[in-house]
Amino acid sequence: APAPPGQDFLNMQAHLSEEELAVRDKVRSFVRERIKPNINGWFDKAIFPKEIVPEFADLGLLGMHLTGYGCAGRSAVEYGLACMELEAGDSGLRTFVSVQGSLAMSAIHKFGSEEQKQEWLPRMAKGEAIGCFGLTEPTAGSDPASMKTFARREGSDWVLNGQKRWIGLATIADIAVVWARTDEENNPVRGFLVPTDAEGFSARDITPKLSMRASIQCDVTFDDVRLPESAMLPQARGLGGPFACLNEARYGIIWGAMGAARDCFESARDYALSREQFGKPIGSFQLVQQKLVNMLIEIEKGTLLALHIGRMKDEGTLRPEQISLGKLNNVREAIEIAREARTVFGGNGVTLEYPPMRHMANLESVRTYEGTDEVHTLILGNAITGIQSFR
Ligand code: TGC
Repeated sequence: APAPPGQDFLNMQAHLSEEELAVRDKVRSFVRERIKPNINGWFDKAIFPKEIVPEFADLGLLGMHLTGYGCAGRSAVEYGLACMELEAGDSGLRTFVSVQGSLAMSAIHKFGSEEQKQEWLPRMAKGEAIGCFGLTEPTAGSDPASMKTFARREGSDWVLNGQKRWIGLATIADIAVVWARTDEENNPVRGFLVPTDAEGFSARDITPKLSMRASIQCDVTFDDVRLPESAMLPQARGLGGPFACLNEARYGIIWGAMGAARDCFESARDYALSREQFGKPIGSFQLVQQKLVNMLIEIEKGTLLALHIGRMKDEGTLRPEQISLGKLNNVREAIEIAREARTVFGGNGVTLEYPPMRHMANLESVRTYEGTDEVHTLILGNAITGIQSFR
């Protein structure tokens, strides 16, 4: 069937391979069948639908861009397309895939020992084990270097103390990747694999939230958690370790935000064609058409940007500040689009019956996590002036 008016306006799909289109279409169908009919209930009741995890695994979405160890080994563009389709469903469910694959699995894949990879990655790819990623703390958000969580050596063991906040999935996770300062020389940040049933580990959901209600974010406490020497990720030393994982998650957001924006645009266009005022569809009014056009322009630009950044990632030339440009722009525009789309629905737009306000609320978290607008602005400021403004 021909695409509805406005969809893929610049024919981006002409620049996608058969495999890429197949990934996009598979995830799009899944979102249509499994997420769209249920998301309002999950969001309203603040439920993360854990039963969907094996379905994500069957689709090859968990650690999708990683190779070996039971992971799907797909390209960055394919992973991005999957994120875009998932987030057209809901940011909270795309976040699950990001935390599991881009953060927790990616940390183990990049920095783990062979034994750690063998132990965790195949189970995580199958969705049999859930991971979380502990970097942010109650007093260390934009500035993870100021973290207080500390691992001290006791014989050959490590003893971990501290707190983490805003940790996705921690209350349902089996394994936590935890970043902590250590008493090694110069107190470098190191990563640890902490089983969530370890004595002294506790997590609780942060509630009530007005954003990403279909996903879980938690406070986590480590109270003398004793870990064997083998719990440390051997290949990561310093903040470059966690930041390399953040690059992966920020990359997925560049695509994901455009999925949420597209869902807002499409629902607003459909509504504008059916809702009548003054005896005709509101889509016939110039002011409504202008809103739809402005949304379309930013979606097309943002999606092309995502594809360009994805191609650079697949070529191996992508730099962190280029990821910042994509994340900053696409989330900022997606929020504007969600707000503008909401106005097309008038009062009906503030209900869960239509998606823009849910996406808008979700995107407030997306603009904040993985580097706020301010952090990405200043990363870019540093890149174009050579002057670091943080310190
Ligand atoms: P700085 O001195 O700039 O860097 C420290 C070391 O890290 C290296 N590095 C990177 N490496 C790879 N990729 C990047 N993007 C990197 N950025 C920095 C850097 O080369 C250096 O290496 P070395 O070997 O010289 O030590 O560090 P800084 O502390 O001054 O950084 C400044 C700033 C603000 C850019 C950084 O702190 C930052 O990005 N802050 C934002 C933090 C953030 O994004 N937090 C998000 C938390 S995770 C999350 O939100 C998960 S949400 C999902 C969930 O769990 O639900």
